[in-house]
Amino acid sequence: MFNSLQSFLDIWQDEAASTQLIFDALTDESLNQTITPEHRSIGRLAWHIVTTLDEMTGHAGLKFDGAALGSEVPSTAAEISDAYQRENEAMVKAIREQWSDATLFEERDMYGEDWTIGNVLWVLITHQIHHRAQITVLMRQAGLMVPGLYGPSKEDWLTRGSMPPEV
Ligand code: NI
Repeated sequence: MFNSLQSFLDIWQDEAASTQLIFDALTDESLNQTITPEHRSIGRLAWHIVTTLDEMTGHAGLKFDGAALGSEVPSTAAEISDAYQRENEAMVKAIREQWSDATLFEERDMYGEDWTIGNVLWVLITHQIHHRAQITVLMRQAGLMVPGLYGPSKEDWLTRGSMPPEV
């Protein structure tokens, strides 16, 4: 858990950069990729990540202009990537202006439970990682290159002319 706003922002900066890297690797055609028709497509998962920035922090009282929850999934990857960049910048600015280290320990009613703001920010990170990982699996099904995030992806190894270690 975070005991300073800066400790969250340091981790978030890297996580947001990774998400941006994934969104920038998407193509318009790939947005329709699903495991089965009953599951969310890449486009819907990506847009869910974008709209959650406003939805989750908004529940906790943060105010900034974001993509409206439930708004239609854009038809191009560029729109999703641009929206994420815009909304993320607005959210980080609002967090710096409206919240402080002390705010992290304040509780808010979140989905019927009492969460500290520190926990809200933690879940914001884990929720994004969860859905971003779902997207990377779908990207391979769509024939896209998956960029390495926490280390080289298989594609990164192959591009360098070597094989990933067997682990
Ligand atoms: Ni979700």
